[in-house]
Amino acid sequence: MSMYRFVQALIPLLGLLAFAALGAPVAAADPVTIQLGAQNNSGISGTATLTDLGNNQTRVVIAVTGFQGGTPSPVHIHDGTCANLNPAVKYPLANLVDGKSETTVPVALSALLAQPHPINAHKSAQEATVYVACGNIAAGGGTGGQQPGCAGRLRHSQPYSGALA
Ligand SMILES: [Cu+2]
Repeated sequence: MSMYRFVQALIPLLGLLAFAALGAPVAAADPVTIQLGAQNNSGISGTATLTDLGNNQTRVVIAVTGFQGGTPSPVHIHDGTCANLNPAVKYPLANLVDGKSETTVPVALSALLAQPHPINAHKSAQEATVYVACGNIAAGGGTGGQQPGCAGRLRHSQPYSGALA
């Protein structure tokens, strides 16, 4: 093998080593997109996409349609499921404004996937007990929406921080 060929053969290997040395993010889970379905005949539905950023950070991007008017709406990650939701807020998310919300939460996506965690949206800060959309965080799309257990007007055990800006 000529020196030229040898070096040529070496280049991809060096590239691989450099990539490994620089460090790809450590075993981040693939992004997960789930469906958010309407609750209480809200007509509000859409998706939430969760992307692991590494270092126990997950980006949550929500896009739903069907809101009437521009009222900012509280939205959170809870424990439980849409059908049987623990009303305590696990991770608050940025209020939905015109159906959009983007938040980075301090937890790995793998941890959100390891146990049932629903994302639920509320009608408004004033009518937070009315749930308008929900989806269960799960690999492969999740499930959500109109389920018998969702129709109640459960109370949150902690008040909203009033972040309506
Ligand atoms: Cu909530």
